[in-house]
Amino acid sequence: MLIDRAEVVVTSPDRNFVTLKLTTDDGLSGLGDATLNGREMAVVAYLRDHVVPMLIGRDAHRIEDTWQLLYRGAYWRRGPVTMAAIAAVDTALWDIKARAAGMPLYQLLGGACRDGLLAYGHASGQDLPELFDSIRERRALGFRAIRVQSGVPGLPPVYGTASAARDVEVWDSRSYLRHLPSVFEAVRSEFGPQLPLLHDVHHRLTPIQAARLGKALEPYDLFWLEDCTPAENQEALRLVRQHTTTPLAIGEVFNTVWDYQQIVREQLIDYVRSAVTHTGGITHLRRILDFAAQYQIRSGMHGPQDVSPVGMAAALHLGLALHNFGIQEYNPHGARTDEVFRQSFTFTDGLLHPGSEPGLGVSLDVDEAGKYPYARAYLPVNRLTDGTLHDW
Ligand code: GCO
Ligand code: MG
Repeated sequence: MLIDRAEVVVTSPDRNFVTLKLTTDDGLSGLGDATLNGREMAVVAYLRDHVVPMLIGRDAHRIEDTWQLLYRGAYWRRGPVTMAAIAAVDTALWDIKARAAGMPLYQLLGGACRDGLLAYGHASGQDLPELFDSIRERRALGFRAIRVQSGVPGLPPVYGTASAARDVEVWDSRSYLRHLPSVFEAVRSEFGPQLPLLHDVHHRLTPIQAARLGKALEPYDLFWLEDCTPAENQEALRLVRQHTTTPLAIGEVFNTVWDYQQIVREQLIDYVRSAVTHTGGITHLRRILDFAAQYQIRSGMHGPQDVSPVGMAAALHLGLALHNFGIQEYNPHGARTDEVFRQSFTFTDGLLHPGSEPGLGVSLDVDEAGKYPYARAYLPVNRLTDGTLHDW
C-alpha cells in the first residue's frame, strides 16, 4: 500500500485550518491536522515544499519509519512548524492504517480503557453575574468540569474572557493576583465543592507570583492551574511546587518529549497539555504520555478551536486508549467548520467518544473547504499598562 497522492488543504470556515490528505494506490485516504494558529502558512510551505515530495511512493504502513525519517532525516530537529508537519503525516498514516484494518483507530492503539472521556468546557465573565451565567450555560450543555476565566477590575477584557477578542490586550499581574482568589471563592460558594474547576494563567506570572497564586487558590481545590509561568523555563516549576499543592498543567506550546524531560522526571507537573497536532502526532504524544505515566502524570490534551476536528478526533482515539488519560479540553467548533469536516465523535453527558467508524471517523469535504479561502490572522499580543510587551 503505497502513498500515491498528498494534498495540503487550507480552509477558513470559521478560522484557518491546515489539513493533510494522503491517498494510497489502492484508494484509501487519511487525514492529519497541521494547524498552527497564526503561523499556518509556514507549515503549509514546509509540507508542500519539503515533506510531500518525500512521501510519494513510500509504504503507507511504515508509520514509525516515516516518523523517524521526517524527524531525524531533516537534521534540524524539533520546533512547532516541523512538529506540526510531522504530526499531520503521522495522523494521516494512522487514519489510513485503521481504515485498512476496518477498525476505529483506538482499537489499534490498544483498545478502549474507559467508556468515554471527561471533557472540560470554558466559562468566563467580566464580572461574577456574567461568569455564573456562563458556568450555568456550560453545565446545561452537559460539561462536568469547567475552566473559569474572569475579567480583572481596572483592566480591559483579558485572555479567556469572551469579550477579549482584540489585537492588543493590557495586563497587570498585581491586579490579577489580588482579584482571582475572590473569583474562585465566589464560584465555590455558588456551585459547591464537587464541580471540577480549572484555570489558565496563560504564561503570565513569574515563578514567585505563580507560587503565591497556587497557594492562594488551595482552599478552592482546583483540578489544575495551567501555564502558570512561561513554559520554556522548566526549572521555574521547582519553585512553584515547593509552595503549593495546587495541581499544575503545562505544555500546550511544547512540541517534543525533550521539552518535558525535566518537569516529568522531577514530577513538577500533574498534567501534560500537548495536543496531537502540535507534538509530532499520535506516535510522539503517546511516547511522551507513556514517559509521564511512570510518574502518575496524566494527559490533559489541548483542545482549543484552533485544533481542527481532525486533530480533535486524533486526541479522542489516543485518549480512549491511554491508561493515564486525565481530562480533555473541548471547545465545540462552529457550524461551518462542522460542514467542512464531517465528524463521528460524540459528546454525551459530559463525556466525549470518538465513535466506531473505521479510522479517525472524520471526512473532509474538499468542495465545501474550497469555499473558504485562507484569511491571514494573528494571535493577540499583550502589553503591560506602561506599554511593555508581556507574554500573551
Ligand atoms: C487553551 C489555550 C488556547 C490558546 C490558543 C492559541 O488553553 O485552550 O491556552 O486558548 O491560547 O490555542 O492558539
Ligand atoms: Mg492554555
